[in-house]
Amino acid sequence: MSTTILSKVEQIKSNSDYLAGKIATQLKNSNSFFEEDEIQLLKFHGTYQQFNRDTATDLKRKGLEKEFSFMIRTRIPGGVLNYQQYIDLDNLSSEFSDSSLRITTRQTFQFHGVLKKNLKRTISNISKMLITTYGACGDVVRNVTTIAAPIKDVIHEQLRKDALMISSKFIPSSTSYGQIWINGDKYEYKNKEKNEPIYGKSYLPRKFKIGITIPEDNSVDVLTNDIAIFLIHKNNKVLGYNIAVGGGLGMTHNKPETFPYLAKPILFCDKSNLNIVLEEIIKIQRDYGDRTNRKHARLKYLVAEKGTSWFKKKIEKQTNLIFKNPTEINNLKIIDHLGWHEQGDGKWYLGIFIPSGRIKDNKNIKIKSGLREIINNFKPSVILSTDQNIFLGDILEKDKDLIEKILEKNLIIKKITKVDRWFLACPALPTCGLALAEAERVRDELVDKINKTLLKHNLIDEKISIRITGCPNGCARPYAGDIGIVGRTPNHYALYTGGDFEGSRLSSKILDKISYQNLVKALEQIFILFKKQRNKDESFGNFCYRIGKDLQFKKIKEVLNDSVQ
Ligand code: SRM
Ligand code: SF4
Repeated sequence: MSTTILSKVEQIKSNSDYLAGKIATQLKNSNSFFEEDEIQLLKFHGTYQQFNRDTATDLKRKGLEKEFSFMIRTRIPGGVLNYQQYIDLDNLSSEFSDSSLRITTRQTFQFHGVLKKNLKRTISNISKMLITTYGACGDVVRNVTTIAAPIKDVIHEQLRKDALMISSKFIPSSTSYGQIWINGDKYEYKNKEKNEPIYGKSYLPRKFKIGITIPEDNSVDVLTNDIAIFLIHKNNKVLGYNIAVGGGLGMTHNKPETFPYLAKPILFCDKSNLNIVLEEIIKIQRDYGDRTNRKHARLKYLVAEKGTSWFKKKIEKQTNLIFKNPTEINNLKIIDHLGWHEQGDGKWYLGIFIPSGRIKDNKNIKIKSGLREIINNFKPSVILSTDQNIFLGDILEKDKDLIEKILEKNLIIKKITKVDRWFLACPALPTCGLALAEAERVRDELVDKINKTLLKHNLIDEKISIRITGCPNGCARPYAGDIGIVGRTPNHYALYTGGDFEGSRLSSKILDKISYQNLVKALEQIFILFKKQRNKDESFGNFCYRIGKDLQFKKIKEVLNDSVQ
């Protein structure tokens, strides 16, 4: 008889007394770090222990301790904040973090570089703003994403309501969070009041993501979520929801049993059944997801192995309801919301471009100060987007020029190329413990080089989405855009093309390994092919998909010979 050996994290979760572990005790000691079990549990509380990767090797050689610090991730459903929350978060970042606020690809904020001695103060201060970090990470439903543009119509308002409702319903309910971070001194390990009606004491087998949008605007890359919801509407009325399951991008190089996957449609449900359908899918993952191997534990593996009709039948059996098949959706679009737009009630919203989502001041460009001045003076609503940008809403017509002047004074970028506009980069080095190569830190240089190459070939106005990550986990969704550049080893990347701009098709690997120095040269060969052989109005991603990877590989090989694999 075979016995199931649970993964180490499973044991840590189930022995944690609903996420308490020894976090409270270890918070009080003088170490600059937590022990291994607590590091895992801290994720559920919204924080990751990290260390400065730039200095670690040198410090080790000298027999010194790494420079430990904490990344704190908030949970901001739909990315929606009020102006006061923004200002308070900005203050907190100046006081306790590396002073930047970083907009993530799931439209929330991260703080980097918080020291252990400031961790409790930072998290409890965040909770005073009526924002939480609970369930921002860990094996639970994480930040729920939707369209950021604050459009005031029935459909967009419904999307925001739904994102908030889903996030609230699936936030962990154990009282550990409140006891550790807010009333820590009163904490008792054996508190029996805690429970998790949906998750149970071992929570989910793996992280779980939900996104909701409309087919007319897939700016949230919804199909990369474990549950992808399309709100279906007609004449300003919600008809119901198309539910797709199993999106997820993480994979490991050279392990074909791990793969990126787009969510597959399973059913259509009406408004009154959305909650119950989501809950049943989560329970299926809770009960059937793989708890022995974390590399095989995402919902996508269950979907790939069991098939979509298994899911539908299971949900129907559990709910005692019969669901229609999903509505056919075959023409996804993405709307560019940056710049000024009328929001639907006479007021305006402004989408501001933030490279890599990093809100900070540097020598020339004062993004942090500029945003603060605008938000302080005009008190707009503030919304973070899944492409790492920021939106300010509820602006009066008369204030637009004044806001423009503040943007100009702080040199906040207004004119950008198409490549810059759609380029995403994950944080990678020096904070991310999993990074194999650089991403955010080479972003601007790479964009510059690619722009020059496109200009040379008269392609600068082409809309091409490029995403770079420091490793194959896919945090900037590299396999879902036109071009994916994926960290392979230090200074080397795998290159992916042939996905589509609209996020309905994944890309394929063209090169397994190319140096950073040769990357743009390789891309140039594909741009040359595109220029010569594209069909009329064919997009870059569709072109690469049509000609296939062999031709692209051959063309790159002609120029770069043995320096590519
Ligand atoms: Fe991610 C792990 C950053 C969105 C897939 N991700 C990490 C960690 C926490 C590294 C770690 O485990 O030690 C990174 C922290 C780096 C740092 O210094 O901040 C990290 N992920 C990010 C962010 C900040 C990237 C960004 O550029 O903004 C995004 C935070 C989102 C949020 O607010 O919740 C972020 N991560 C994503 C996405 C995109 C998405 O969700 O739309 C993905 C791909 C979709 C998916 O989930 O499959 C993603 N992150 C991963 C994975 C691979 C998961 C898998 O199934 O294999 C890992 C590694 C893991 O979980 O083992 C990971
Ligand atoms: Fe880190 Fe990899 Fe995610 Fe980039 S893609 S943040 S390197 S885990």
